[in-house]
Amino acid sequence: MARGKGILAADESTPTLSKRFDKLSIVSSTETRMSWREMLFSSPGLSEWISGVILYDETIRQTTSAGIGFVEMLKANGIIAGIKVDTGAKPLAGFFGETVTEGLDGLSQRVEEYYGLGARFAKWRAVISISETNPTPACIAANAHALARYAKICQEAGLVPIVEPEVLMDGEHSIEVCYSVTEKTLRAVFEQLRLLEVKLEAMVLKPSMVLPASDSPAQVSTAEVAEATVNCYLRNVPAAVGGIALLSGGQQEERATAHLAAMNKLGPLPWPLTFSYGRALQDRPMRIWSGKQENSKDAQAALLELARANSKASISAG
Ligand code: 5MM
Repeated sequence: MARGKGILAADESTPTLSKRFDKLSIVSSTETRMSWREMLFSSPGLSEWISGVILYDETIRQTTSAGIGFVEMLKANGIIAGIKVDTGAKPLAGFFGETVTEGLDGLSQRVEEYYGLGARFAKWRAVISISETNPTPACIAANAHALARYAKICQEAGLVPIVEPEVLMDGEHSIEVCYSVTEKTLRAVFEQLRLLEVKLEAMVLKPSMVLPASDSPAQVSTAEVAEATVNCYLRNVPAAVGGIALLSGGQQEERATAHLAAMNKLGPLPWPLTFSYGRALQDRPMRIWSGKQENSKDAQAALLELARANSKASISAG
């Protein structure tokens, strides 16, 4: 949450990263996934804009082509390593089309191991989708409870938990519907965080923005998204929370940056409001890289440009 810095979410599970590689005809293997991430993390000067990188289990155990572990390499570059500890969103029994994120079994042991491997923060993503009938109160409650259990376990092990309740942009719903679902979700999450006595100062919230769905006929301006999102957080996120690092959720990268800047212009806000983007930082570099070593410099330049723009957006003032 250092001023002007954000987080790079490079914690795609192997199936997700393979899907992204597939679209660009990049072969997905242990080696290509390692090369991709080595190229990103070794971008010269990245730590000027990025303070933390979220890793996936495979990456935290890998070494770079120079034989250095990724955590050590990031540390040498002034970046803190984090780790995704959930094991994915799985169908919620009895509730068609909804999921609950799993991974609590054995989590205490796993986080202890990750701490030993050098991770200093963690991430768990809950997924809430919107349709005519969803989300149900059951889905919100089950995910909120799991997020709070995870956060408490992390804090006990000395890791800062990133609590990520993502309301998906898929569908045709309006910004008003997104607002109402995001509000219900945040209320449930903070109720559970309080119940489990999670220290709010020692956690980071990673929420989705309040937006119309990607296929909604009622698209709105950047200012309207910023106002709805900031209002929703002001009403539902306690001021004690250490910081908010937004996800991009599949928005076009310029939109994600413009929204972040417009939100900060509505400040001063009670918490630092920055970014923890995955696709909005990596899509363009991945297209440029395309699995070819000779494109690395250009791909790194694209990452640095996006990171710098979002850093600027995280400190813009009205
Ligand atoms: C990087 O992608 C993460 C999801 O990976 P899996 O679905 O494979 O578990 C995801 O949690 C990501 O950290 C956030 O959604 C932020 O990424 P976007 O692309 O939404 O900014």
